[in-house]
Amino acid sequence: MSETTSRPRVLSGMQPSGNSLHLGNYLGALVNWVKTQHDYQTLFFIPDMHAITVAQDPAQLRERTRKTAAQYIAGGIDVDKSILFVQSHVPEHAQLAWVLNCITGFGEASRMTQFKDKSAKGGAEAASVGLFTYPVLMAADILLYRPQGVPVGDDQRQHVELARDLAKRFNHRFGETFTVPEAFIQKEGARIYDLQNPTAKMSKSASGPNGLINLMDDPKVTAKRIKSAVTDADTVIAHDRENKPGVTNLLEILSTLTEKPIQSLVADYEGKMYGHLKADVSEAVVARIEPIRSRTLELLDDPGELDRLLAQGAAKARGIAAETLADVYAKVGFLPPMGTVV
Ligand code: ATP
Ligand code: LTN
Repeated sequence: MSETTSRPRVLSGMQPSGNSLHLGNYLGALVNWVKTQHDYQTLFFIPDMHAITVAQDPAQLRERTRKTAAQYIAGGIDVDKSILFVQSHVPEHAQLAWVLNCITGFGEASRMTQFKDKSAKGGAEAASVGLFTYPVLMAADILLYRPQGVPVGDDQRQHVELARDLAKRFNHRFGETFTVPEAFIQKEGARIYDLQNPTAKMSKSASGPNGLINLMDDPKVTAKRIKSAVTDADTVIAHDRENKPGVTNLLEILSTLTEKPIQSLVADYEGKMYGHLKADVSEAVVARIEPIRSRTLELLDDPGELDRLLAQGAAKARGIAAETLADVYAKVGFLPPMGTVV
């Protein structure tokens, strides 16, 4: 076994639902993924099949899939260390999802809070069956690769829990097949809030663009948004989530980027104005994201090369996925097609 394959495995993905990742996606997810590359065998993918659980414009989806992949790489995912791929390039995800659908209870799927939230937004009648079985496809994404860990935000904990239940259920019914994965939940400190509404998390689906810091925005736009970030009528720079959510968010962003403890930042800013803090946050943010933006643009300039890297990743992923799926198909009793060596 090679050195990399003997390491424990982790897998994660982020939907290609926008033209740019925001600072929350970057600091809350991508930075952690990049770190796991040292100690784990890592798989990162773009769940385009999950994206179509709500209506998508086809040309835009294709573009966003490439853009997301480019931002993963520019943000530090190393295609020589990690397997980077697009979900729809590995048909085993859909194939395993079907089998898992057949061992998932209707009531069990109905209890998934993300489905309840998302379907409530557009009316339950309008929600697709794909949206309903979204967590089962996610379980397939995970279980195919038998990872020990799945680094995700707290909102995905229930989905990883379902993947664990399905793994145990399958193993119990058909014999030991899947690894039961752990959710690696990111710390609360890694949560970034909306600049305009600092009690809500920064999110692509936020009410307006001014609360967002996007990796792909022009640095001038980013600087302007930070300058206009909502603070409070007070003038003291203190870490107090309850009473000073805006200032607290800015301090947390700065602390994460500079790796300086919050308390030492607070001491540095004693007697200074919000404008000083904002200028420093702006400088630190732009210094960090600008190289990611230019590298992403470079990668997007050569879509052929990007597609080649993704094809390479998909081939590696299939090497693992096909083995698991063959095991599953044999266990559930599917007749192998003639000529298949079992
Ligand atoms: P949407 O608005 O469509 O729900 P989103 O911007 O909230 O999207 P997701 O696609 O749900 O982002 O999440 C991708 C990853 O980024 C997840 O691991 C999630 O935990 C992380 N993430 C998203 N928003 C933040 C945030 N504000 N702070 C920290 N991490 C975040
Ligand atoms: N639902 C996740 C994206 C996702 C995922 C996965 C994450 C799809 N399949 C498998 C981890 C493992 C999200 O919206 N962040």
